[in-house]
Amino acid sequence: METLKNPHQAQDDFVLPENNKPTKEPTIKLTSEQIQFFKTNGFLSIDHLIDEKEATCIRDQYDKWFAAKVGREHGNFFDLLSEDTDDKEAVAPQLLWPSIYGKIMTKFDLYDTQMYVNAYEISKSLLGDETTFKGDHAILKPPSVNSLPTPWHQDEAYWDPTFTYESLGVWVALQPVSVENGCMQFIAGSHRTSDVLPHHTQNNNPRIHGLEVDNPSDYQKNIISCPLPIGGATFHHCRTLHYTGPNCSNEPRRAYTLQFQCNTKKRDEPRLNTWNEIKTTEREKRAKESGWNLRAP
Ligand SMILES: O=C(O)CCC(=O)C(=O)O
Ligand SMILES: [Fe+2]
Repeated sequence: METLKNPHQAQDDFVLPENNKPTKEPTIKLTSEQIQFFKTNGFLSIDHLIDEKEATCIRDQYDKWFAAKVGREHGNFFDLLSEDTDDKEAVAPQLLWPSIYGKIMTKFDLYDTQMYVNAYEISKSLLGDETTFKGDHAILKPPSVNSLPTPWHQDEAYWDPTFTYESLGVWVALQPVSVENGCMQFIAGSHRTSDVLPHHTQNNNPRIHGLEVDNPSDYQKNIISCPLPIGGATFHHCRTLHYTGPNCSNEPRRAYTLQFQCNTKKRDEPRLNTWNEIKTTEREKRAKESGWNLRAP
């Protein structure tokens, strides 16, 4: 594995394709019913975003990135659901910017994958023609009796409070997923909140990166679980409340998430963001010490 010569090198290597255009043709197109479903419910589930061959190829590289804990020195590899200390096995290891690290480590070219091309095409039909790529991340849930749910949250709660977003996440299953091993679950229609809902860190512990919406039981109506075959994907709006259960199977659960955005706008006043302001995570410390300054996608 190549090591990074300086902390900013990986960021400099992160070049979007010209005009943010993918390098090949999409192989799927949404129906008007699917587009309407997303607008009404704030999510959409698709059984075949990519074929099994590509999903397996990405999965083999994904396992290498996670085994190497690539990006740890930049705060881009951490445990989403614990205090993330080096002496403990991570419950839900998360890698930010797999496209950057994958390119260095396994010559992974995100923009050349059907996953990116299809996700981008579908995101454009859901958000609009001006849609651009915002970034990527990946969450692995190892099989374990200590596996934890990813709490109910809105993705926008993690982001820059001085902006308002029209954005979506494409969550790609790199093996079959079900409720048993931690498939995505959504609260239908929850994307229509007038602003980002108040959140807190997991267990109210400021040393944990993961966020949970305050009083989640207030929202738990119309929960839809989305099991998928390998290569299937869900699309969710950045304000749609979502959750995954613990991995109770005997195999790792691997997901790759791509974020796309359209019409990101500066707010007149920043929104409430206390839950991020009070954080004191090891991940942030490592990012600061290494000079990493690209915001998490
Ligand atoms: O994979 C998970 O457990 C959660 C994923 C998630 O929250 C996301 O991709 O936005
Ligand atoms: Fe999320």
